[in-house]
Amino acid sequence: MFNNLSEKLDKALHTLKGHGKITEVNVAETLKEVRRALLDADVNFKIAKEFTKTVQKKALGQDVLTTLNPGQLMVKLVKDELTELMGGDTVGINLGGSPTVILMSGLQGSGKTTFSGKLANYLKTKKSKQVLLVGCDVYRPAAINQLRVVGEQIGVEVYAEEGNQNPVEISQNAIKHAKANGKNVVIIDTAGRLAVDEEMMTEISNIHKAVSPQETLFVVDSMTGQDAVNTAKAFNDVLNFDGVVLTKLDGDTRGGAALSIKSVVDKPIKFIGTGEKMDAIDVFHPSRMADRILGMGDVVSLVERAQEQYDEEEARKLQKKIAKNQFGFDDFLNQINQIKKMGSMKDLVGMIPGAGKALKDVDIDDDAFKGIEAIIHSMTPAERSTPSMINASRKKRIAKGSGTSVQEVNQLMKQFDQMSKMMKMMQGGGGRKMMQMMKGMR
Ligand SMILES: Nc1nc2c(ncn2[C@@H]2O[C@H](COP(=O)(O)OP(=O)(O)OP(=O)(O)O)[C@@H](O)[C@H]2O)c(=O)[nH]1
Ligand SMILES: [Mg+2]
Repeated sequence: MFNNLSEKLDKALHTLKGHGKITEVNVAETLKEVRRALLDADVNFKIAKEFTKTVQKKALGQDVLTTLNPGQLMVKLVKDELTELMGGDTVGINLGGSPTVILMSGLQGSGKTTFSGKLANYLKTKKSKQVLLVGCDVYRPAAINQLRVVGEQIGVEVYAEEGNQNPVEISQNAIKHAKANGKNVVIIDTAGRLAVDEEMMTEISNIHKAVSPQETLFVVDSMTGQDAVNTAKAFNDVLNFDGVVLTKLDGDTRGGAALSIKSVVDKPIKFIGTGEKMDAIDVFHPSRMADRILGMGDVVSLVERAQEQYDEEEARKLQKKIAKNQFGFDDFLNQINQIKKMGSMKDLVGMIPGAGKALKDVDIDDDAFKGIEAIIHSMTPAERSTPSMINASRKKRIAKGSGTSVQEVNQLMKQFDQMSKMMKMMQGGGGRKMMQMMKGMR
């Protein structure tokens, strides 16, 4: 996410390190680089200029501060300003109303249907809501099918009226249907439209008026940079929407949309989409995003993800096993599965402070565990529960069975050994201490 921008900002801020004092000259130099980094990320020229002006003012007013070195101070100022630029505080969605009506708007292919599914899944699993998805794209029959597939995947009912060409009527009927069937959230997916297409813009405006949504979300592809900002303006003029959803942040996006949209339409970014799968959705936190952009990681999100996957019962069982020295390869496999459930490896690694930079040339993908899994699957149940019985000839057999080498099997045995030792050490409050340590690293 925003690798290029991160790298350039990092370089820009490095210039100041080594200088004892913040002077007008070195601040100006650094900020010139910062501005260039923002422009390269496709941030609007005026916004980038304003940004550096504010940071400059703040930096020069603070040269009395001696507790921080200039580099750190600048990083902090830039971080604070990035946070402000992206909206400052986290703004959640309004779930009032019965039912809550959420209307999706945006350009063709921006990710509305995918995001409708992700949001439905999020509200169902994280907020225990009864959700109804509504297909209002009357132009493409395939669109309704796409939504039905999504609905089936996440176990959420989809309301559609094949043959009805009136999206206003469909959405009104859908809300009636929701009320009659105990649903408390209605998500209306609409057809993609161009802002220049007046007829289509009138149509969504009519749907908007007819259903008075609690939340109108503007879904935008973050890869489109400055264009995204212009489109946002056009949609906002017609719909006065409540929030923005930035999709495709998993791609090679430069970041301009994320950094400019709030200043232009003065509406908060509420969610981000980070992949095609139904769980690739995150609440947008400006300050955490600023941390990530500056390569400071996002430990808070990482810990949250870990906590979401945390199962007390399982943890207790595992603890007992560790205490009795019964931790085996099946448990190891379980742990890997838990990590996998937390998200894609690339995403997770990006949340570790400094890791983005350190690993920028390393290709991290979700196949990272495949070799390990193959090796463990080639072990017999007895070998998995009593790893000490795995001797040289067994290693040879396991390597052959898993299409790996004895070396790789050895490596895994070593990793397993280290992990078992670490887990034993972490017992009794050690884990909490480690979390605190990680938080302290921010
Ligand atoms: N990598 C990635 N792909 C995404 C994301 N969100 C959507 N996509 C993909 O983008 C394409 C378009 O997504 P849709 O959800 O169909 O977009 P839409 O806005 O409903 O499109 P129309 O209904 O034609 O206007 C699909 O191939 C999605 O899988 C995301 O966050 N990351
Ligand atoms: Mg669609």
